[in-house]
Amino acid sequence: MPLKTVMHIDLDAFFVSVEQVLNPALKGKPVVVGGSTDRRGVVATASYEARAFGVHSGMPMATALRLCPQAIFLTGNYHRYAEASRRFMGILADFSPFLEPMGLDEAFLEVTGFESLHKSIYEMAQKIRARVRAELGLAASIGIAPCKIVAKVASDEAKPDGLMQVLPGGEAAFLAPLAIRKLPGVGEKTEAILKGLGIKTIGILARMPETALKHRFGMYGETLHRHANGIDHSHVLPPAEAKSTSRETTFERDTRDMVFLSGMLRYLAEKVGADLRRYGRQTACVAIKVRFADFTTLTRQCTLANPTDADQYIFQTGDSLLKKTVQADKRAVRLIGIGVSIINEPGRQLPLLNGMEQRWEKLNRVIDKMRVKYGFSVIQSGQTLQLRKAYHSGSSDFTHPPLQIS
Ligand code: DCP
Ligand code: CA
Repeated sequence: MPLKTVMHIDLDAFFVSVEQVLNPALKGKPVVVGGSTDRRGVVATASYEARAFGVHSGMPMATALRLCPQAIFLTGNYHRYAEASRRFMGILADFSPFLEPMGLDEAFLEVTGFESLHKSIYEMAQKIRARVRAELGLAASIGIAPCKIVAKVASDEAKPDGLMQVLPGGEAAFLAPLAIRKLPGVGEKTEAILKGLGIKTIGILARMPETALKHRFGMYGETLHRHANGIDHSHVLPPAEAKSTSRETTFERDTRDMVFLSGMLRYLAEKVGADLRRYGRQTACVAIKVRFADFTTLTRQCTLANPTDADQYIFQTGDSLLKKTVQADKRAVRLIGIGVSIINEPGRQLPLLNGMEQRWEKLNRVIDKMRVKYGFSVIQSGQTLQLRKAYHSGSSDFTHPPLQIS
């Protein structure tokens, strides 16, 4: 098996760290992000200062309050975390195209052979950490190893704000002294069974005969044995090709204001168009979704004469569907959404573009570049600008989670 190099990058205390960037007064303090403390909320994450009091993810907020009453309790801001995540993944993608995101704040990066570009993989990891720190104000811990499982454990061991490299041949020795719970995939149940067998460290697990583990855990026993020995042949896999992409939003108040609805649709269409261009793909089918105040939901779709990735064409198609749907009805609107199917073949048919479409294409490419640099809301059309009035909070992201990409 040829030698591989894999990085696992994981942001420290993610939700809390984003809150600390938004409000620096929270730095260095016990901070907990999660549900409400009086009802049945649970802790999403805790700052390392709060962790010192025993507070951890998944714990009831009420327990956290008892363990660390002086902590600052926040309910969180999913939009900000999604935005930070998007920018984090963007930085990683600048370093290697072989990127496998694992949730919002962690990813594997395959970096085999990249040392020639950065002196060493260690240097490369330092550059990634420096960029994440400079551009997002967040601490990223990184593990480097010859396989995914060991890279993941190494990034955990490197925390907080650290970097750890396990060299080829050193995998088993690195894992050996660690508690079995540190092995990814070993949860509470497996841990209890292994402890019952007298297995406390990964080293002891690694020396167990494979047949014994297979007898106890079936196929999973084989995987456990391999992983405990620092062997993992799985590849860093980019996410599966998307078949469609969509955005939708629910309004704070139901409305029939057509100017407002079109403005929102324009904003959502721009997000969808940006997805297509980021994937280097086009669409030939636009669909809209309208949910009325009584929760009745309608979808309408339209096939395009020519494939496109232009916001303007997507919006115009969606907007005429929207107008027909809303005007044919008397009810107020609670939610609207727009989605496009994705043609999964790269390349465009330039000769088919008319003059207008060519101008859109150029314009959109410039807009995308500026948005990558300065954020999505740096450029707004007349239609989306008027959304700011309705969203007095001054927020520039008007969608609600989940931002669905399917
Ligand atoms: N999260 C959550 N509920 C959980 C666990 C995590 O909502 N039970 C969220 C909040 C975390 C984010 O996911 O900030 C990332 O989870 P991690 O397990 O990576 O934990 P952190 O990033 O908070 O801390 P660290 O990676 O430093 O241990
Ligand atoms: Ca994390």
